[in-house]
Amino acid sequence: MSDIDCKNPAVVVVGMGYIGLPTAAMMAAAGTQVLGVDVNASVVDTINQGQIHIVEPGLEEKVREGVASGKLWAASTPSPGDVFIVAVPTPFDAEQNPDLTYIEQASRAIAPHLRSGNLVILESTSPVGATETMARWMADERADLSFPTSHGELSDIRVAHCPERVLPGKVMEELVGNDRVLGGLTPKCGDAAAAFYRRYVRGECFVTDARTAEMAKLAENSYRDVNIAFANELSIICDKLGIDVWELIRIANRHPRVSILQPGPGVGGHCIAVDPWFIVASAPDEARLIRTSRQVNDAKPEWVLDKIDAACAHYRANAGQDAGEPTIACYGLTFKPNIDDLRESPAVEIVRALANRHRGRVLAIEPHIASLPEKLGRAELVEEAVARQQADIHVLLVDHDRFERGAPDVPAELIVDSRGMWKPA
Ligand code: SAJ
Repeated sequence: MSDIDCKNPAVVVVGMGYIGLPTAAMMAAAGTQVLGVDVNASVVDTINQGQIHIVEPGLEEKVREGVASGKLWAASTPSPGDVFIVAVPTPFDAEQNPDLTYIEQASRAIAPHLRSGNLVILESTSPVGATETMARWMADERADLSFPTSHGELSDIRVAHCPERVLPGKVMEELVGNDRVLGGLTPKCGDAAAAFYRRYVRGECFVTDARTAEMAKLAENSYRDVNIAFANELSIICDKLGIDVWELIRIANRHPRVSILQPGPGVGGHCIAVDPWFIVASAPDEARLIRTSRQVNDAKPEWVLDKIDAACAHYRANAGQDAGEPTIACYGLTFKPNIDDLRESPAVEIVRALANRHRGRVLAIEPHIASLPEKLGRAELVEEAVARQQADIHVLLVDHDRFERGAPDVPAELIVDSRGMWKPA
């Protein structure tokens, strides 16, 4: 890698997380000079060694090849380039309002390096209006350049929102295969972004305005949240009525216009459990269904804990006086199957609550991690075979492919299967 390359990346990606790093690696694989920027020095070092700090199928190979070929490198600050992509987190605060601090920091960090003709793209999932706000933050820093917020189509800098839509676990495939939505602050901004993404993407590129693109992303994730809430509510109703919800859904889905999703222990991850709140924050009086769905999904872990309490009560009633407190095994900690990501995971929330309040042993089985996060306190990370042998109560929280399919050999009252994996097909 030469010094000249390092000073003149064609693309600068700010934020080397679950979206930014795969995007940078994909673009480098297509032959583009890409600088990846991250405030975390250890992430920068890891990437520059051709390694990765997250788990995503196919990513490590692309990063290794990109770094070895000199097309991809990382640094803690941006350099001048042609296109800047912002892919930083957009969490919410304690009142469930979007927190744009990372976008603000990224835009102010990019601003000193901007040159006339540059395109800046916001990929982070954002509340409606965030792209415009981002342009204003950059304009604050660069009075010598014009931005679309003040100069429309005549601006020196083009700014667009291109929400990421990739599914964790399939990111490398979906980055290239999925359709993209390009929302320009002006039509020319949208066209410039579309021309840029068409170099990399096999899916179609749809140009719209920035606010529609912002809302499209939020609507997609809220649509899924509402549908999962329906499945979760059904599971609670069916449990009360003594109906097997998994069989019910299988049968109902044979209707040509019905496609019910799967119930689970709650909705996790950094997207679906977060993004609907951005709509609620923008239209609190109108977003009634969206808010209720969030509440239904957020309440599901507590319902699972109630089921575990009932299993404990059954155990105590039947195990005899000297038996002591039951050992509870929880299968799966990640926010969905076959990944290593624990962020916003309902399974983690459930195990944490058990570790705090259950007096017996709490075993956690999670083949995708090497050690338990500190917040899980006295829970013990064990192999599945150990849990099956030692636990009195078995709680299925994540249906990983690596788990055995058959239910543990204990009475049904001692099993809490939140995913329907241990039910006969
Ligand atoms: N879940 C269920 N039942 C289901 C489907 C999912 O309980 O039938 C749960 C999962 O277990 C998980 C949560 O929902 O806890 C979210 O998982 P997911 O696979 O639905 O979605 P994510 O968060 O991995 O990715 C979503 C995707 N959005 C949509 O499918 C509309 C992805 O395309 C987005 O790019 C991503 O959010 C994002 O980054 O916004």
